[in-house]
Amino acid sequence: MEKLIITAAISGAATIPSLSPYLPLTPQQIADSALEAAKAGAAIVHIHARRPEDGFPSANPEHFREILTRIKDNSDVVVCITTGGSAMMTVEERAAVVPLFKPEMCSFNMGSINFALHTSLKFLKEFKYPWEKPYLEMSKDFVFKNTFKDFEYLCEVTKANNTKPELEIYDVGHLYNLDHLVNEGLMSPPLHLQFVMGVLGAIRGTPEDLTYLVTKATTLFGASNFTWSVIGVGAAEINLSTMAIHMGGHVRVGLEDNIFIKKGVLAKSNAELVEKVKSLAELLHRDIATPEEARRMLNLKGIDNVGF
Ligand code: KMH
Ligand code: ZN
Repeated sequence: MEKLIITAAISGAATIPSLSPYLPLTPQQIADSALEAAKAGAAIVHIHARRPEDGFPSANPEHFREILTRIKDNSDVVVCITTGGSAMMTVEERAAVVPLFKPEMCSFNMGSINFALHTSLKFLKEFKYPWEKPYLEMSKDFVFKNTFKDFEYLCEVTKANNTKPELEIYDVGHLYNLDHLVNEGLMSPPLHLQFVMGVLGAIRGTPEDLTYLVTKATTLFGASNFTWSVIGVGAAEINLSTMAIHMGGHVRVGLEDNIFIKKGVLAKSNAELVEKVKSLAELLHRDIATPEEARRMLNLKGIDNVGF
């Protein structure tokens, strides 16, 4: 079996600061947390930026620049920048980081979904920042828009910058969207699929759903034309990670998608979540890929070709 690529998603846009005091918010905290995760065994770090003053999801290139340069000055970890951004941003705003920083990888969301976060409201009595409560409330009526027009735009931008997409698949129909892009010649294998399971509005994190996604992707693209990884959002994180390690897939963990290290106990860092996956991999006799090995496995352009 190939070595296991662990991706650490450091801060995201869906987790709000009041949910965990351990969520990194400032560019320095985000970069340092990414560096710790890399030290713990993550080959890839998935990066969003936030406003340093209040943790609101940010599209400001200067916030990204600070994070990216700090990471690159201290590590050879692969950096994957989000183009998912947050609810408030247009696709052009979300994708601007790609031509600007020419990363080795960027996220590429493969379909529109309801992306509901309002269920977190019942766990929270107090909020650290005024934007958090309305942000969760409005998600009840929010569609995360990723249309075919958006795909075409992102295909152009990723191709022009030789940036490999982390193809975020939230549901089975997203595989068919991707198949259409491949058939139209807009996207070419080898593909790297990231199954995102457990968002309220999309597929759940059950074993049969993961098995089905892998089977369907194999039918559509052929086993040698794609690699895959899984994100279990929330409680599904460790269970789905275990399945992926066993099935030959790869794993993404991190405070972006799950704040708990075990039931009812907050993870103190992204590194702690990476360590947990590493110990599962050891138990299941699967070696961990270094950033250089991940670059070879995913055909990435290399750290010398990024724009930061
Ligand atoms: N946090 C994931 C559920 C992106 O950055 O483009 C989705 C995500 C999207 O990672
Ligand atoms: Zn993300």
